[in-house]
Amino acid sequence: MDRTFVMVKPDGVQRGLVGEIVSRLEAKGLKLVAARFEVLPEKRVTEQYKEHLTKLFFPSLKKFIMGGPCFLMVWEGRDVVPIVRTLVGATNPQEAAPGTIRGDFGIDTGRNIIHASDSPESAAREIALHFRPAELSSYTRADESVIYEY
Ligand code: D4T
Repeated sequence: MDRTFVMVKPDGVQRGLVGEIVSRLEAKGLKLVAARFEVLPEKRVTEQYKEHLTKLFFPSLKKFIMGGPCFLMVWEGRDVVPIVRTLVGATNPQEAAPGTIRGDFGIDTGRNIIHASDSPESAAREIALHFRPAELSSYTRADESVIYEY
């Protein structure tokens, strides 16, 4: 099974969207295998967003992400990386389709509620950045046999 890293950003936490987001991913049939609530330290924010270090928006992004607690999660499922990206929607919530998390709850790119890994390689890197292997649980969801055809 594949895994992906998902993070409710401080705006999503402050707006009380953690439960809604967890519910949507659970209802899809994905499996929550790790979670932590914390204010991210600067080092991990810089590492998380290292491809954006030179961008003009990076300083405000860093300040925003470190401005309050985030809810960090690892989700598991077949093809979970593209599935979660689809549920999350476009980076700019104004362009995100209705029914997606950003499409339903967001307006501004700088306040787009949630992060999800954009490739299996990013997922592996981000999971290892934020979680120790011992924090990842392995278990079978009781309804797995009716979620997957094979
Ligand atoms: P994340 O990484 O948060 O899941 O977002 P995306 O994968 O959908 O989008 P991204 O990497 O291009 O952007 C990372 C992060 O930076 C913020 N951002 C982005 C911003 O504040 N202003 C901007 O102009 C852009 C492009 C939002 C998401």
